[in-house]
Amino acid sequence: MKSSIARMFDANANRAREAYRVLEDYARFALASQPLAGQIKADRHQLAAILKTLGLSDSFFYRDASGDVGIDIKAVDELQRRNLADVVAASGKRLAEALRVMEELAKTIWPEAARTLESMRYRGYTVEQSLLRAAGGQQQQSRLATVRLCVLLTESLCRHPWRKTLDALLVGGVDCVQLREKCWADAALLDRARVVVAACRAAGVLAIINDRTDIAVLAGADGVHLGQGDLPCAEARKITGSDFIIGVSTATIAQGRQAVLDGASYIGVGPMFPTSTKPQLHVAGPAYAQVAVAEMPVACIAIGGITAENIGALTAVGVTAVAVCSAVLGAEDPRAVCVQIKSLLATTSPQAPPAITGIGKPSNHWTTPTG
Ligand code: TZP
Ligand code: MG
Repeated sequence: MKSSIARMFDANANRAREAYRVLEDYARFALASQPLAGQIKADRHQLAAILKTLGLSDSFFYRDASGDVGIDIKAVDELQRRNLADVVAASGKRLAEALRVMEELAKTIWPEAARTLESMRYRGYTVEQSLLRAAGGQQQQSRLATVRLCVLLTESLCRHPWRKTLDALLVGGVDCVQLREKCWADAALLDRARVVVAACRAAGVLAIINDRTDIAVLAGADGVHLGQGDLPCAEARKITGSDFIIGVSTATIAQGRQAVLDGASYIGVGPMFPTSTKPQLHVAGPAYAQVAVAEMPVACIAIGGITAENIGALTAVGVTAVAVCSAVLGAEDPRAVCVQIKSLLATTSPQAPPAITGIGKPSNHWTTPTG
């Protein structure tokens, strides 16, 4: 075999091995995902087997680092990684490139090996997608872990001017504001969303837009909240990307499970009590919240008819996060109601840290890989 081919094989086998190791360690130590770590390890070993079959296990004899003219050529973004998701993305890209180079080289020696390398490259794309999805999920989970009180902001339900009400919520310690204006024209909704997002950002509070994924993205919100009849979560993800909160309304455990499989960052659980904001809905009740909180690997936010007076029935079954609309917006003193509800929630212990959907340790309902 020509030494130039052996040298190229050696360089790219090293690249692929390094990339596999980064991805494997991320799956193993950051996600604690046995299935993903196992898959990556198997491919790493398959690469070693291919090199052996090609007689290239010893290709390092052809290595000549000091004579490598590329060693000092650096790209500007090589040192730029904002977070672990960036590291995973860069390693995924490096893996695909290295496998593709080896695939092309193998065609000149043994086309069968080229086919195997090609299938490894495709498996790598899927693994990278699973890791990035999980990385995005982890970031969202940590942002949602501290949310206790979410207030749905609808101007027509505000007793006071809406802007004063928003300020009262922010001063009152709300953790998340969901802008919910059902029948507004797009341009007006986008304007309002931008104002709400800016105010929330300044206060370090999450801003979510109800129904409208497009407006949520354009306004730079943290997330979107979708009902059962809105865009399916998996479709919305195509617009938002992985680094975006998507909440889904659920009224039954089946809907809750489906939302999680579809990639929801949190689920709305309700209605807990009869509510004039959505009078047509069948009341799911605290019994559903209890099951959801115990089972779901994502944050569960109880909603529907919740007040400072009835919240005890929810905290008693393990609820730690609630979304409230009329009880806060219609109050004489919205700030005081926020403070009161927050203090009632503060006495409940937080949920155990959620596992990552479908790729973490198998538990009763979450064993399907999200691939
Ligand atoms: N989804 C289920 S119940 C509900 C929504 C949007 C209404 C919550 O509003 P309120 O006024 O707190 O009952
Ligand atoms: Mg909706």
